[in-house]
Amino acid sequence: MEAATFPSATSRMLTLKSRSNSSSLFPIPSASYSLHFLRSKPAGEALKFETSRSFSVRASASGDGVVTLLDYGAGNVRSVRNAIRYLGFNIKDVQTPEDIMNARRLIFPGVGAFAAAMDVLNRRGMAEALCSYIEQDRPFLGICLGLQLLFESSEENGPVKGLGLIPGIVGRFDSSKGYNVPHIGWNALQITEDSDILDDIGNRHVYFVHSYRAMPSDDNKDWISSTCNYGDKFIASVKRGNVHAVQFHPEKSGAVGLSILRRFLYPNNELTKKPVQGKASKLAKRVIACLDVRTNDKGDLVVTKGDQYDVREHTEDNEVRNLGKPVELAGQYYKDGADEVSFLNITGFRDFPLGDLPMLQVLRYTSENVFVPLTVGGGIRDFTDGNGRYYSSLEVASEYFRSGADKISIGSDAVYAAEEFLKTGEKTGKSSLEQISRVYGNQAVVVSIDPRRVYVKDPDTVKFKTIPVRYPGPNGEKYAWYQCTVNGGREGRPIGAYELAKAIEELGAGEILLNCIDCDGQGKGFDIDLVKLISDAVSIPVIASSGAGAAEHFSEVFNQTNASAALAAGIFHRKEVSIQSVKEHLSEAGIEVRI
Ligand code: 1PR
Repeated sequence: MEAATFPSATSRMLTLKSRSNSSSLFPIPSASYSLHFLRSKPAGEALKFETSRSFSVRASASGDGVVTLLDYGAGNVRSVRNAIRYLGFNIKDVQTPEDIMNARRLIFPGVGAFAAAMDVLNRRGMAEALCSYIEQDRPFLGICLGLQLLFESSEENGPVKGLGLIPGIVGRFDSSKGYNVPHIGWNALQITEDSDILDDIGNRHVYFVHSYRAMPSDDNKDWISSTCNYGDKFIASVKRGNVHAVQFHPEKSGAVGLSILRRFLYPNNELTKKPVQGKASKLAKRVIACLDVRTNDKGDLVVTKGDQYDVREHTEDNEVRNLGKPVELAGQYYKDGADEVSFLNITGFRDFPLGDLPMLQVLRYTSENVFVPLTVGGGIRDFTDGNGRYYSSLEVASEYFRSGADKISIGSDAVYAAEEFLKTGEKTGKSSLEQISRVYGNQAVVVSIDPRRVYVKDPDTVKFKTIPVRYPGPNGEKYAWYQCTVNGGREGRPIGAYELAKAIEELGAGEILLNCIDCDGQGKGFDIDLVKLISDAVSIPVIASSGAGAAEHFSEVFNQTNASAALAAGIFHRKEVSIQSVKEHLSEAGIEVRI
């Protein structure tokens, strides 16, 4: 170990210890969960897409095309890495406090929980180095938790002391005001002063995903460069000199976000055109493209799409329907304006996903060029392979995050966890849902529900939440409950969608992907009764899924339920309706969307 002394802007002198033998800042999960067979290729090696060449030339021509990245291994920093590389910069990872002090420009993409991050920063001598670097007014960009850590303290599992550079306490959003928490989605900024890096936003939406936020006050008003409204007005970004921090995710905010990063990386450069002025005023309803992915009978990974979960052609060969290649389609949907892209590994329940290298590669390639959130699901559960090697669901999720996922989605395993929780009334902390949300935060954990409608004549004959249905059942039944299924709809379980939704919210889910087997692939519209039932029952965001056949179905679900997002597959894959036309329709119907 060596000790190094750094100059400080303040009178204090910092003596910082470096740990030269260490490559990972956090004990979780990068190092401990690394899987050697997945690491045989360096990240980015397989990059086949064009990057932004003009920026590569500029960055290297200036001789300092390097960004120092403070990655403490707690989540998906791959997106930030990809965005930096896309903009033509190389990355130097912080290993020691000296790396911070030697940085020309430092990006700190905070992910995970406040306390865990502060703990690592303190233990590794990074906290003092960061304070010193920022006090010297050197180029800094904090993202999400990277903004929150600059404040005095946070209430997240706390109070926990922060870096104390900005007056104020980071607190939780108040869901009792009728706002979903986490705050997930594309929201508008009120830019309060000329903020350099925000100059190109032009009233357009940026992507947020968080449950905690810092509030504006007289004490911190000199720092604030923008605010955002979500129940309360909270701090969306701060700026002082060369120091910037944003609560949203520029690396996930599409072209607008790339433009923000570009402005940080190329200060004083007129690199970007003035954007078309947008009309963003509040949280937008999201339109999500979903890719059900599986290996077909020839062994190729394809995007498929079922009718009520049956993905095979009804021909003699009974082949798996092939609607395209996952990476290409995802890239196309990004260009078309999808607010998120979801991949569901639909045979993950029977094949171990970490044995499914192509799926992980799909994520890696996609995340290199798609700068909106990526969700991946399928097969997230504990698993013991043929050699007796045990993998926890957390390991599976970690590998998905490392490969480029921003959120993971759990299907079958969440049903078992909810059943157990409802039976015992106790949280064991051991379910995949609880473990993953504890480590990565509940905003990173989606639960995918696959319910099937069960009609009943008399609601008192069932113990599950029953609702009157708008269209009676085959025998004139006026009520239905929604039975949860596992293994891709193959097995019905003794739990209703309503009971499941309440339970998984309690267990730490951050969002619900609400499918409906009856409506899947039918093109007759979302199951409004179901979406209303669930979106009224929970305070986490609900994504309506299954049944979209026309742009009008999106306005219907947003007008009649509290869904935060609507997802479709078939109509986009078959090019029957474009994402753009859905958004235009929503906009004309007075529903705010990201354009
Ligand atoms: O149980 O954790 O391994 O997760 C498996 C995941 O795979 C779950 O999210 C489950 O929904 C999904 N899945 C399993 N089997 C199928 C199948 O189709 N045979 N796909 C399947 C579910 C439903 C939607 C679909 C919408 C929109 N797909 O996501 O994309 O219904 O379709 P539409 O717009 O064409 O109507 P685990």
